[in-house]
Amino acid sequence: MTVSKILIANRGEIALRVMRAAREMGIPSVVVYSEADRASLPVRLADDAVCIGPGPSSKSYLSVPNIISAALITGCDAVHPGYGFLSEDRYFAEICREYNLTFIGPSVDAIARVANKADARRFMEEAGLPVLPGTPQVTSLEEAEAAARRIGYPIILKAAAGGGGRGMHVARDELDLQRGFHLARAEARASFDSDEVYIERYLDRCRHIEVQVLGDTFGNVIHLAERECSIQRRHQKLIEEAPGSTIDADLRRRLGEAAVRGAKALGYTSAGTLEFLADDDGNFYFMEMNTRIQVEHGITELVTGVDIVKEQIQVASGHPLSVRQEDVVVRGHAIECRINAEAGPDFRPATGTVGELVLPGGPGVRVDTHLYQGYTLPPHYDSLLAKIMVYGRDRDEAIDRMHRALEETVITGVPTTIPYMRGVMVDEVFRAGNVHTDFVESAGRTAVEEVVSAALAAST
Ligand code: MV4
Repeated sequence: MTVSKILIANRGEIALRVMRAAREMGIPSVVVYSEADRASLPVRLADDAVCIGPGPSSKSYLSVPNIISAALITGCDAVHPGYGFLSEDRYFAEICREYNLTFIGPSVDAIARVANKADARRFMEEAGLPVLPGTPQVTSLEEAEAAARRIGYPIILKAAAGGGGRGMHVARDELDLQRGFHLARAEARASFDSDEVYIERYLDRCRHIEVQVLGDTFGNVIHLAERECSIQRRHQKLIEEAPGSTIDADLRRRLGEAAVRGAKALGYTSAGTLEFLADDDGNFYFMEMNTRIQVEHGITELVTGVDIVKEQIQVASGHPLSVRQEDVVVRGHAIECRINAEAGPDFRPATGTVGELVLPGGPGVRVDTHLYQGYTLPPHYDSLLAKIMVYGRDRDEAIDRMHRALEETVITGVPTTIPYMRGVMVDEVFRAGNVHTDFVESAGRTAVEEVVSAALAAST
C-alpha cells in the first residue's frame, strides 16, 4: 500500500505541483507527456518522463492504455490524475486498481455516486444536506413544465452528466422552458453523450461557495473551510478567494458540517470539494461535488498551512490524515487569479511563444506555473498559463498585494487575462466584497472594462 513511485497522469502546472509534493516526501515520480509537451517544464524537471502519444488529448492524456503502460514500464505503484482529463473517470480508477496501481484519489464507488449531478443531489439530500427545490431527471417537456410550475420560476435546466456549469439553461417562464428544454437535452447529448437533464430553482443573485474536504481510510473526514468562486465567465472560474469574503463564523461552521456530513456519507477518502450556492440570508444549498484536487486548492493551503497534495499521497499510502479538525485554523486571506492565454474583452483562447517573463515575488506571493522564457504554448489544451496567489493578514492586504503582484508581472508573446485581473482588483464592487455570481455580467464588468481597455491601450 505504501506509495513508492508515482505516475503523474497530467501536464502543466498541476504536474509540477504533484512532482513537488512527491519530491519533498522523497518519493520518485514519472511524468507522462504528449509530443506537443516534449519541451514542457514538467518534462524538464521530472525524475523520469514517458511520451504517451501525439498532441491531441484523446491520443495522449486521455489514453488509458498508454498511461497504464507508462506506469507499468517505469515501475510505478501509484497514479496521480491531477484535475481534468481522467481525474474523475471511474473506469480509469477501476483499471488502475486492476493493475495494482494505487489511484491517488477517492474510491471508485465514491466517484461513481456523485459523477451524475442529479444522483449527487439526491444522495446529498438523503444524507441531510440542504438542496434547492428541484427534480431528478426529467424526460419530457410536459414533465419539465409540471415540475417548473411546482418549483416556481426562474428555474435552471442542468445536464446530469455535465458539471462546472456546462450545459446549463435558465428559464424565466414557460415560453423560455419550451425553447430551452430540447436545446438543453441536445447540448447535453452532444457534449456529454447523455441527454439526462434535471431542474432546480434558479438563484439569481447568489454566491458560489465550495468547501474543501479530506478523508482517510480510518474514517476521518475533515474540512479545510471554504473558497468563494463567484467570479466566473461562462462558468470558467477566473478569481477565487479563501475564506469567503461574506462568510461569518456561524455560516462557516454550518457549511463545514454539511460538507463533512456529505463526505462521510460517501465514505470519502482523499481530497474533494463540495460546491454550494449561498444567498445573502445565510442559507446554502448543495450543488455538486468534485472528486479531484482542484485548480484553486492552493489558496486553501495558504490560509490553513495544509499541503493538500501531500495529504492525498499520505492517505493513498494507508496513513491517517496528518491533521485533525480541531487543528485546522483559517488565518488571513488568500486570493488566486487564473492567468489564461486569452485575448481581449471576449477572452478568446490565444497561443504564442513566451518572450519576456517576469514573475511576481515578495512577501505573501505564490506563483504556480509551467511557463519559462521561450516556451511555445501547444494549441491542444486549456489556456491556463499561471495561477498567481497572494496571502494577506486580511482581505484588503490581499487585494493590494494581488494588485502589486499583477503590476509586476510581465508575460510577452501571448495575450493574457492580466489586464482584466488588474481591473477587478481596483473595482469598487469587488473591493467591497459584494461579489455575486452575476459579477462578470453586471455593473462590475463596466468598471473592469474601462480599466482593461485603458491597460490594453497602454500595453500596445
Ligand atoms: C446555479 C446557480 C444558480 N442557481 N444553480 C455555475 C457552475 C456550476 N457549478 C453551477 N453554477 C451555478 N448553478 C442554480 N440552481 C448559479 C451558478 C453559478 C453561476 C451562474 C451564472 C453565472 C455565473 C455563475 C457563477 C457561479 C455559479
